[in-house]
Amino acid sequence: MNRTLLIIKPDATERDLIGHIISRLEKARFKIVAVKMLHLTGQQARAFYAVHEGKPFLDALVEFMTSGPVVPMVLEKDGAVAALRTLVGATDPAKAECGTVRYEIGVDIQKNSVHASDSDENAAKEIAFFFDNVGV
Ligand code: 3AN
Repeated sequence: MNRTLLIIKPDATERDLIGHIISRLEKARFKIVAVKMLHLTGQQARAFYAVHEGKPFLDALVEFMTSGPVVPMVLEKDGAVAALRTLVGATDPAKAECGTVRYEIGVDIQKNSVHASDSDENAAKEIAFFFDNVGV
């Protein structure tokens, strides 16, 4: 079993889509091993997206990610990272494949409803960012 991190973003919590997203994850046989709800500070959001430092969209991204509550969760499944990226779909909902979460509920490239770790290495870092004592 492998683990990955998913975050339900503010555009989805605002539209009351937490249950819908969790239902999609459970139907795809992801096991939720940790979950919580919090409101990120600007400092936390900037630290989480440190890899995007210098990108033109970073300030807007931090503003968006601090605009409402988020729901990070640790998910478990065989090949969790790749399986979740497939279920979530492309960054831009307009380019996401039919049937993916972002195709279904994403608004635009920023308000794309969910974040999913893109590698085992980043999954480990992102899980540790949000959860103490939850390993990969
Ligand atoms: P993904 O979330 O699909 O891994 P990343 O890591 O490239 O995509 O981008 C992180 C977040 O930054 C995206 N989820 C999106 O909210 C935002 N983002 C990425 N590219 C752009 C862009 N060109 N314009 C605005 N926001 C962007």
